[in-house]
Amino acid sequence: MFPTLLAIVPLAARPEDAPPGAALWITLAVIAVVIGWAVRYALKASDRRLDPKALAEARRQAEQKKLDDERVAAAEESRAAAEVKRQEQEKVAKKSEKKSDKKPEVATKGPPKPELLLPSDRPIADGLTKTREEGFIARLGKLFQGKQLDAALLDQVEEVLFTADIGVRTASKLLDELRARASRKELADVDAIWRYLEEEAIAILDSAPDPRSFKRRAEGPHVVLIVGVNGAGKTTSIGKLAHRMVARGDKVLLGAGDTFRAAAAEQLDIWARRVGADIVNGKDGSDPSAVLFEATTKALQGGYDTVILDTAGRLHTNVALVKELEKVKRVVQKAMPDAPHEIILVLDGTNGQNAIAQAKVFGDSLGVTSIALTKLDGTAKGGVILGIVDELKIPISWIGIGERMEDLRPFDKREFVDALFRRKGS
Ligand SMILES: Nc1nc2c(ncn2[C@@H]2O[C@H](COP(=O)(O)OP(=O)(O)O)[C@@H](O)[C@H]2O)c(=O)[nH]1
Ligand SMILES: [Mg+2]
Repeated sequence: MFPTLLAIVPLAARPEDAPPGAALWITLAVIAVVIGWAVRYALKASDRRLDPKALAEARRQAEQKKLDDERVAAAEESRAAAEVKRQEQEKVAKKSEKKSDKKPEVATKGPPKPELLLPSDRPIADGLTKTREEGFIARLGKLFQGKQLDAALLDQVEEVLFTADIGVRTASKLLDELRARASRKELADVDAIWRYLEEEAIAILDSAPDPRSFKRRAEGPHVVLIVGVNGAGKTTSIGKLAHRMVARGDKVLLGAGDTFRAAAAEQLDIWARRVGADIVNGKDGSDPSAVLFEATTKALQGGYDTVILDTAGRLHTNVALVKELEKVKRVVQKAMPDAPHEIILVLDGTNGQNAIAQAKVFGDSLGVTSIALTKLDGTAKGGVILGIVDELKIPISWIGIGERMEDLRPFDKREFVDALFRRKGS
């Protein structure tokens, strides 16, 4: 090709010197060169087309490019969406910042509390009528009528206090202080004794910590273990408590840990259905710890707010019962290390001083956090509350003042003392 071009250059510069017919030859040469190029190009192209490896590679590259393009587009799309979301969040945050600048109470307000379905119309004083009218307070009231404060009266007060259900320790403490005040002439009349006893009752109740019973936990279910001897009122109290917690909006799970009596699990099952709680029931005679372990595990996995675990109340001795309950506690802790968050000892108020003895047995070894005192409606021995708190410093969380669903009430110190010391006509 080159010699042809070299020949063309001088001829193109001086065409008059070209030999005759040169133009024709040159034209033919150029055409030949062009055709040569075209043929070579066509052959190369057909080579490429026919090579299957090259074809597959080309296809693979095209495919890859398409995928890459798609990926880039998707990434770009999600980045753009994230950016829009971030901007929106920023706007909302700025708005709420502005709002909380203006009205801080909006930020501190929690979710609305669900209404309690229970009609709490019955005053606690109604459930304490027997204690007030027949118990030691009533006897003191009668004693003081029309009497002067003298040594003889103090002896009579001593007799009433020592035979009351407040326990010997608490009675002697009250009496010692009364005598000391009398000798210092600090008690003007019998009304001063009355006022002193009322103040002292409040002070005794204040000496125990706040029971903080059934406080909600944001981190997970609140697990409550219920203990006490047979017939104290555990299962019925669990039913009543569950109803209260369902009414406040909790998702409630019950654990039927009294597996020694077939009727006990059935009784709890009826309560669960009645109040709208779920229940974990073991087979008759199965290990109570295993049932309550299962209940605690289910509570954790099922997003429950409150778990109430029932337990058996009778073994051959109370010591054996406490041992069994200690095992229950340990096994529950295997499912949830910080559980149980509360251990409530249920005591039968009609037992009087015997209730104090039971509280000692359970309280010492189990780490009871509070006491539910039941059946106060049927007894004059309500003063036992003072003895329990004074001797054991375990707070009272709930009191039972009847058999109706709403008759298990949160214990209010003031309300209790007011109800106890209210005198006829006052
Ligand atoms: N009058 C009255 N009876 C109650 C009260 N609490 C429980 N009871 C009754 O005491 C009995 C024994 O209760 P239960 O829950 O089965 O005791 P548990 O063996 O400790 O589970 C049942 O007949 C209850 O209705 C209460 O506050 N007042
Ligand atoms: Mg029971």
